[in-house]
Amino acid sequence: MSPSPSPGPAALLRVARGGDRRAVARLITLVERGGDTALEIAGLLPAADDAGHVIGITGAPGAGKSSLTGRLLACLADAGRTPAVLAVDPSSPLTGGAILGDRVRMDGFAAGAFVRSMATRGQQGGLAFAVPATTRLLAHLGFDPVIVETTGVGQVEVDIASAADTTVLVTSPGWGDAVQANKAGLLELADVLVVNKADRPGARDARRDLELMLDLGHISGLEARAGRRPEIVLTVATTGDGVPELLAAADAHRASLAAGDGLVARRRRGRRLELAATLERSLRALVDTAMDTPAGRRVLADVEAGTMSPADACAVLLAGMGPQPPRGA
Ligand SMILES: Nc1nc2c(ncn2[C@@H]2O[C@H](COP(=O)(O)OP(=O)(O)OP(=O)(O)O)[C@@H](O)[C@H]2O)c(=O)[nH]1
Ligand SMILES: [Mg+2]
Repeated sequence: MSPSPSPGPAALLRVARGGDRRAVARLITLVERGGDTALEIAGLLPAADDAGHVIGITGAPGAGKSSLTGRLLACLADAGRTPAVLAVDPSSPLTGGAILGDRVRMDGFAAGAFVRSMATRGQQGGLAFAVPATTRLLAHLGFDPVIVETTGVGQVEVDIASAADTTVLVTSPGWGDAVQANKAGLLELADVLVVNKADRPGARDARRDLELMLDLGHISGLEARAGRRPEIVLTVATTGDGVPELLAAADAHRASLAAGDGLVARRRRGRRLELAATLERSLRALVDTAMDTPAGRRVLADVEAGTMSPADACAVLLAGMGPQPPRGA
């Protein structure tokens, strides 16, 4: 077969709407790659689409997020739903094998689901753009829910999880997880709290610790955010115990958001974060382009030699990028 010219984003989107999984995968790759094509794809999606349900699953490394996600997929398939999973993987050299590991663990249950890993390595802030654009794409294509798994370690990942409609925080028995999550501000963001590995000793204590922290949150006003007190669910991801309850809790949270103005507020916040990330990505590209000109290289050499201050260099470079507001304005 002779190679045909690769279809553009609009054509790919049409094919993807028809249910072609390879077109979906291709679109995500283009979004991940960034640049003008990624912006074009994001621009093809309706700006305000209040359908679907984006569930963020976050928590400490090893808490059982991928195992739980795999079990959730099985539950969702039983219910006749078609979910998608976006696993945002730290993929540091230490955990580089995690992508494959996660795929294998999830694919065991991935009946009909669309599962995709997105590596954080080399993304340099691009994740904050690529993840919301991808979840919007998947929800638009009718995947329900769209599950985003992130390790709640970096600020970007916390932002990503909190941009979901429903944020699920996974902990495991032991005081450490809950305390760390609280410190990272994750407890405040959680809509559903999970004590996974409930087959291990200390699960009831872990639940009590979480209840206590929520109580303290009420007293200190931390819980002033819109919405109800997060439900706490005990699960055993290795057997599937408690997973239907987890799904019910996430669905109930979505329903409670939709009943008030919570869903609108969440989606507004998500769009705000996406705008900031899109701007940041575009500005970064502008800066890279400006630095890669003869003038940019000259300015850089002057700064390195100490003959020009970074502030003056910045003004010169900005002036080269486009019209500047008049002085004193
Ligand atoms: N005993 C027990 N082990 C579990 C349970 N859930 C997960 N595990 C085990 O815990 C380990 C980590 O599980 P994962 O699902 O990979 O955890 P994760 O949170 O996705 O990990 P990262 O993606 O690396 O952050 C695996 O060996 C699982 O088999 C559980 O409920 N009980
Ligand atoms: Mg995982």
